[in-house]
Parts: sequence; structure tokens; C-alpha cells
Amino acid sequence: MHDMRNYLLLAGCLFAGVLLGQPVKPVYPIPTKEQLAWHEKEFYLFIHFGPNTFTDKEWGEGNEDPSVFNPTALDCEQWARIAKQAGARGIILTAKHHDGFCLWPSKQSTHTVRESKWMNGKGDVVKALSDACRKTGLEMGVYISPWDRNHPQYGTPAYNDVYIASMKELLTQYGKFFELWWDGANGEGPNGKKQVYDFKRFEDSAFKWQKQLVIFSDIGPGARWCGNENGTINHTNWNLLDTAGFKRGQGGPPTDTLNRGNVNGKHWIPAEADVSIRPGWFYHAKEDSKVKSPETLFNLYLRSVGNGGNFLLNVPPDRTGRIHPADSAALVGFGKLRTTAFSKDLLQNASISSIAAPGKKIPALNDHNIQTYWVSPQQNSSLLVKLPAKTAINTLVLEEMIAYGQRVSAFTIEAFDGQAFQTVFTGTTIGRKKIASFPLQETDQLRITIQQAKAVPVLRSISAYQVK
Ligand code: FUL
Repeated sequence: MHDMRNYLLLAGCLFAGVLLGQPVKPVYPIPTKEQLAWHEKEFYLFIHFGPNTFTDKEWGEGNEDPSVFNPTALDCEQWARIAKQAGARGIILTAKHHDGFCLWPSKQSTHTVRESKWMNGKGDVVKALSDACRKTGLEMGVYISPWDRNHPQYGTPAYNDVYIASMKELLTQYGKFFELWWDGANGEGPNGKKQVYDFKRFEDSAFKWQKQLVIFSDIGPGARWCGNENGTINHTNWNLLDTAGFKRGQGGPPTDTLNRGNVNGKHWIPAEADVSIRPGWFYHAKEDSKVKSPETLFNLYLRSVGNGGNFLLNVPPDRTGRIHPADSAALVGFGKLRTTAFSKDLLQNASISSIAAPGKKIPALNDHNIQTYWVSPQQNSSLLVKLPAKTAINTLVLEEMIAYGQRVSAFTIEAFDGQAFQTVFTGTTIGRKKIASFPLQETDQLRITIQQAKAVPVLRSISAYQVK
């Protein structure tokens, strides 16, 4: 079966001319093409916005007067502009949070923008944001809270139909979304009842309307929660997860498992690290002085994307409906730090070769083309990187060709100090990206040794930087 799939995958790739390298036997499971595209997004924004913004709450009870929702100068283009400037690739909006309030005029509810005073009930935040994203060249995703503290049918089987009908409205009226976000938080409804969710039907329905969606939840199927809300993923991070016997929310896999994945997990379900730029998920004026600094955000990027996952950063608009200047300054500062740090690959003119085949250059590794890759001739392998001159380096970025599965589980980086090679970094997994930071080295030779892998390593890129 796998051999057949392997052949088909390969035949497809060769036909499309997308993967440039020798044929490789995949190590299963492997990502879908939507998951591969998702991995390349790396960083995108989360927007928590709704009645809580106006009532100063984090979890609205669902009995708030809809007229409280009244942004004075809502400007989704400003959100998109700032996201773009910060280098985010998309925006995920809380179309409905736990309070049940719908940011679009849903026919499934009487607790929506239509019942608010904003734009005399004629507004639609989902539409405004999807237009802004399209205009700005960003992708969009939606968070639709399964938990609903307003809907009278919550806690009954009928609510499952309501939830599906709400999803249908969102997934059929606003264009394509890249991600659908299912929050694990699940409490009681307005009637004191708890819901038994029909996630199987939710999933089938969502894919019926938008088959390209990456669905996020504690157990995927597209992407998984990373087990914390601090924005950090373990340095050992498998894109694989076992989901049998686990549920979404309570009954999910242990948080430590979510943070690391399962080395031999049956499904490709990569980790996404969600965190807020402020202490809360919604805007509170009292937190204006508690916005994370560009340096803190950069550090979170290193600990999420740098450990092979994606980084979902929440930036809650204020009561005007705009991103507050403190948050926008932090975001733009973070964008600048990243661009400065990774704009100049110090290995551009280096020669990289395998120690097994000295002198035979492997240009695929430093050509900055994500479609070219190198297949190691053996499972334990060393690469020698020779730079034209001594260079100050404190960061190496390694990338596996994950289209063929995740393989590496132990590696080291050594730098030549003029006398001998000294170990500067000891790592475990690489996955889609590993950003390895170490004390500054003045060196003209690096050695990367892969001590353990599930099968022959397949790498697509190695680059080096001096991150200040
Ligand atoms: C949690 C929610 O309860 C928070 O309000 C927030 O939406 C966060 C992203 O997920 O589970």
C-alpha cells in the first residue's frame, strides 16, 4: 500500500516538477499538501474581538446586551496592514467566542452584529476582514467556538445542527479559509446543560464546503494545540500524534504529549503555538502597558517556529475596532527583528559536502530553493560546511524535507576553532525548521552530524546567521 502511494506521490511530483532531487521512500505518516502549505505560513495573527472587548471580560456569559458591541471606528484594513508589516501570513478571527455572539449576521442566532448598534445592525466583521485580507494578500481563518453560552438549544442534539448551519454560513459566504479553529474549552450552556458534540459530522461538513481547510483542535485532524498558551513548543517536536482514545477538550492527550508529539504517532498533526500579545485574549485598557516587547515576541518565534511548529499570535483590537498603537509598535518591531536576523544567510558562498563524499558539493542545501533537497547516503551522516573566510555565527537553521516524512531525532553542530571541532549545539528533532542558537563562534568550518534518524535523512536547507 505504502509502496503504491509512494510511487503515486513521486510520479505526481515528477509530473508537476515540484520536488527536485532523487527519489525517496517516504517515512509515513506524511503531511497532506494543505498541511505542507500550512507549515510554510509559519506565523499569523489571531484576533479576539466581540462583546468582551466592551465589557472588559475574558469569558462573556452570553447574556450581554448585544448593543454593547459598538466599535467606533472599526478598521479591518488597519489590522491587515499591520499584520502584513509584521510579516504575518494570515489572520484567524473569533467569528464566535464562548459568549455565542456572532461577528456576522448569522441566521442561526439572535445574538449577532445584526442585533448590535454598530452600523445600525448592518455591519459584518467577517466580511470586512475577508475583504481586507484579500486586498492585502493575507489568508484568513475562522475560530468558531463549539461552546456557546447564549444559544437556547445548547446542550441538546439540535445544537449540533445549529453549529453545522453556522459553519455553513461562514464556509460558503466569505471565500476560502486556510484554517478552522476548534477551541477545547467546553462548559455549560445558558440552560446549565453540557453539549455532546458531534465532531465527526462537524468535520465531514466543514470538509464538504472547504476541503482545503486545516482544522485545528487538541487532536487535529489538521494541526494540534501545543499543550500551553505561552507560545512555546518543546525542542523535541514530532509532527506526529496518536489520537485513538482521546477527545477534544477534556479527555485530550496529556499537555506534555501535545507539546512534543509522539515519535511514532500514527497521524501527521503538527503543533501550533497560540499566545496573546497581552495577558488577556481580549482587549483591556488596563493591559496597555503589558504588551509583550518585540524581543519577547522574537524569542517566542524561536521557541515555536524554531522548534518546527507554527506561531499564532493574538492581537486584540480595542474598543474603536483598531489595533492599539502599543500592540502595533510591538508587532512591527518584531517583524523588523526577524527580517534583520534572517536577511543575510552567511552560508550563501559556503560549500557544503557530505563527509562520505568529500569535495562533492551539495548546492541543494544552500540554494534557498525549498523544492531542492539532499538525500543522505546513510542513516548516520555528517556534513561539512566550509566558508570562504572566518565568520561570526551564532545561529544555524536546519530544515528537513518533510514532504517525505520527519526523520531526524539526534544531531550535533560543531564549529572549528582553528585547532579542533568543538560541539556548540546538541539537538533532537529538526522537522520543518530548527533554529539552533549557540554562543557566537568565529569559524570557517562547521560540521553537522546526524546521529539518529528513522531512515536516511532528507534535508532541504542549511543556513547560518549572526543574530544580534
Ligand atoms: C481558550 C479560550 O477559553 C480563550 O478564551 C481563548 O479563546 C483561547 C485561545 O482559547 O481555550
